[in-house]
Amino acid sequence: MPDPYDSIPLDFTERPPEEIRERAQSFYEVMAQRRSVRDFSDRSVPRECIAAAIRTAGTAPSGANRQPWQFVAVDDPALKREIREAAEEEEKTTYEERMSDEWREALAPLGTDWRKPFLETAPWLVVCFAKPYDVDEDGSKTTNYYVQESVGIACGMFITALHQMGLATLTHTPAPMGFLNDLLGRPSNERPYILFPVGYPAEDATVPDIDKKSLDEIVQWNR
Ligand code: IYR
Repeated sequence: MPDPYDSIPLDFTERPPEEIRERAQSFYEVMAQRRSVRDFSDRSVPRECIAAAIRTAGTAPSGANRQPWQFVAVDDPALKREIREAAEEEEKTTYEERMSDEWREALAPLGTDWRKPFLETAPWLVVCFAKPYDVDEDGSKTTNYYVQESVGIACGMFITALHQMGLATLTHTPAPMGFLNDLLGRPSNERPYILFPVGYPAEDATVPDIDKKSLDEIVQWNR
């Protein structure tokens, strides 16, 4: 059995209730403005901004603190092109052959198709891999816990970090995503989870006129 961790005092910022209310409202307003962007500008974004968003994602809670994620950030144009070509090849088969009619109908209002120009236009592609198990130097495997939940939370925090710093992204999930292990040289215990193009929106970017459910539709208080 490993020794228990040392206990240290919690570093917590105590705020008066009125300040909590104001911060709650203003952060909601910031986040409500976030949109998934599919039309990117090719303007460059400093590596430090990507690093900061990944560092923020890395603060996420995770099962047994295993931090079962690996991020790969790509700005090499040749590699972005390879990723685009491989993603489009998979997506073309998915859209034309693998999707059920029901799925195709669900996507129709969004107007997405197999073409993914943003994979080359956006200055950065960030791929998050989920690790169902870790492999140590001698090749032995350690199971991770709540991997989907942990990595989902980390990706949510990544998106939040990008949005609040003033950058746009898209949660892109070309299916299947195994080609990302090959192109990025990642081992088989890492499963591609989400591919995020990151950058500035194109000047003429448009987004679908969709609504979010109201609070009443998504919450029940008590029984
Ligand atoms: N992965 C495909 C299809 C797709 C699926 C869902 I569900 C979306 O909300 C959007 C797209 C693609 O990226 O086009």
